[in-house]
Amino acid sequence: MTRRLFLLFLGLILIATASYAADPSADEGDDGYRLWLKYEAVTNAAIKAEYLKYTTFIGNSAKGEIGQSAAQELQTGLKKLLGKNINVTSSFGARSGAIVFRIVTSSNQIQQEEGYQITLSGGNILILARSENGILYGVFALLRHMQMQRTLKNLNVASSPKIRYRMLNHWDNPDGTIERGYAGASLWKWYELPERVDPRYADYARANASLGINGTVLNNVNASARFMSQEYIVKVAAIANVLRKYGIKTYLSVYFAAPKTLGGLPTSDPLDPQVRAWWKEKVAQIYKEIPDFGGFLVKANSEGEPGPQDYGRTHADGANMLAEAFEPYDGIVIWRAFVYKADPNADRFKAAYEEFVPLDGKFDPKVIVQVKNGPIDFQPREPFSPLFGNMPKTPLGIEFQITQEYLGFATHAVYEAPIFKECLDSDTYVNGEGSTVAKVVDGSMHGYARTLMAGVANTGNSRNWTGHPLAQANWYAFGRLSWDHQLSSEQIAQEWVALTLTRSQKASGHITKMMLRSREIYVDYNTPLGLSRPWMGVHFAPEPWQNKGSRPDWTAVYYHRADSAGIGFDRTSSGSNALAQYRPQVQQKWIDPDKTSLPYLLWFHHVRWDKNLSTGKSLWEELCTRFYTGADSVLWMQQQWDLAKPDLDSEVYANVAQRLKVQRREAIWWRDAWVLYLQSLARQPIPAGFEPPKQTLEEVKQSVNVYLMR
Ligand code: BDP
Repeated sequence: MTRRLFLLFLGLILIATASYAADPSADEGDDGYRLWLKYEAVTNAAIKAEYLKYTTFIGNSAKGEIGQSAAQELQTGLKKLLGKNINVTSSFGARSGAIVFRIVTSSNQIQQEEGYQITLSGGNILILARSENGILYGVFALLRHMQMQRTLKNLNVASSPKIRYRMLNHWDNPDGTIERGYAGASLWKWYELPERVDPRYADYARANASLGINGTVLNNVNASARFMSQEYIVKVAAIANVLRKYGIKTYLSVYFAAPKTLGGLPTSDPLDPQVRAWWKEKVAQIYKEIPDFGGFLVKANSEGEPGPQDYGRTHADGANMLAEAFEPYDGIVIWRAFVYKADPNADRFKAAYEEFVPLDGKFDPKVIVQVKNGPIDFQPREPFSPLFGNMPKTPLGIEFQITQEYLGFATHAVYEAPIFKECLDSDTYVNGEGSTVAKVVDGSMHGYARTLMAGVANTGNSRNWTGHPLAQANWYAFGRLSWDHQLSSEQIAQEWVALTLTRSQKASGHITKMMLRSREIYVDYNTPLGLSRPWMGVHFAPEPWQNKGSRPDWTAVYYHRADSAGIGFDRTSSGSNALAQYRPQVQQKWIDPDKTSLPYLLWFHHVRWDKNLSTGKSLWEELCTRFYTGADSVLWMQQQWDLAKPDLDSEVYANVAQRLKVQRREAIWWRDAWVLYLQSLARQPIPAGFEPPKQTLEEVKQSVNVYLMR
């Protein structure tokens, strides 16, 4: 090697190592595990100086387990945010520069047991609350504030939850699989428990507590009786011991026929004295291991699950029997209203109302009836469930689905806060105008203290918890809304982006814009104008042609009712008359196809292909326009994501960018399947300006069939 070449070579090595050494941590990649609790170092110098005034120590007089967790979280958070070790002490005297936890017996500012107030006083930051749970939530709120680099000047925030039971429902099975889970296997390792307690359980609890979630149902609503055995109760107790430290109570889904299958009784009839005694003893056995056990969640007489109707009894009989077993304890019974029968002439839309409204006022006060947001099943868009406007004598909880069963699994980016908000803001008119679903659910409409919001979890053991990195935002949004349903979708998205992805305003602008439009885009290429698709199969691939199923309401054609004349489900008096289940003011909004807003049109009307819509297009043209612009808007989402790239971690950027490519491909798949299938009925040309699908209907069907093969 010549001297010149050698020097050049040496120079190259130096440059390479120098640029590496400049920032050894650069681009290590963010695997998403830390969620929104990253606590990345504060970069704004002025703000950092403000924060550093309060780091002499944490004064913690909340000595219980939850108070300890709060202190520990604050210590961890501040260390990472400010790079400083901060001591915890219980006797902080009259010093300043501390963050002080103080339990107060009464306060005008703190309306609820779990609420908190953060304020400045005597050179200290005070976190005030009526319970240790409130302190913990105050700590997470302060850390959120700091992560977002907000000033402490004039800091004075008070916040109380609007809902008492803020819960995740896990549809996790004892074998580690998750029903409708798209982010790996279950977090719960039943075969290792109770001896081995996975450290991840604590991180799960921290993430939930940071949002205010205070309950979790560990197992699938299609429940195994196993969870009622002593073997499994002690396993559950080991998880409960971890969750408790973060103010989270543990609940179980129960198999209604357990007295028979596990207990060996001849019946599970809820009015049978032996059955009642069995449940009482079972509940007592659970409380022995889990003294703060939350209660039961029950799916009964639904989709083949056993229930009280097997014995000629009602849902109320079943629920009240279980409530009786909880009488000596704090626990509750959450009874699901997701029911429908296999009647070829029935409208599944109407089923829950028909079974539950006659039982209004018949449930024990310890029972909360949990109602899915819509009457059918977690569709990309549904009108609100008519139960919310018709059961004033029963506390109704609401169930949302966070996991994306009908929203493209883990490859489509769909930000769900607008779905949740749309339902909560709907007016039921139960007590006249302004009787929103939110007011029914938060108890203010009918005066209930036992109030509940549940979300079907989207977590699994994927390193980043939710598979799609952007799906973390849905867990986040659910939790934040369960605490305060008045937060806006935009505010929640901005918060989540700042905590999780980037502090850059510019990048956040692109990402939040994309998140906020993502649901409408999905609806456009998937189920526009009020179509729905809860048919059987994998809930993933488009199959609008599917007309064979073990029951009529497990086919696609049952829902869209497309024929040569038009498309849509007539739910007015000339059809199933499901509309009559709503209050008259709601009926008025949807009764006339000319006045029904387009997003709900085909939910309530069978509309002719050539009918002119308010957009100036015929129904056929409007449908095509939606399918095409929806699929094309995924390109726009890709652009927004790319514009944010300079301010994103490279691993997260690539992960999402690749998933968006899948989404684009699948959006076209959905578009083509619908357009070609509907065209075979409507017999109309693809409107000018849109390129006809490159594939034939037969070819799309073939590609879908691949996904249905065993
Ligand atoms: C449907 C799901 C099914 C659930 C059911 C339920 O496809 O897996 O068991 O809801 O909520 O959406 O019970």
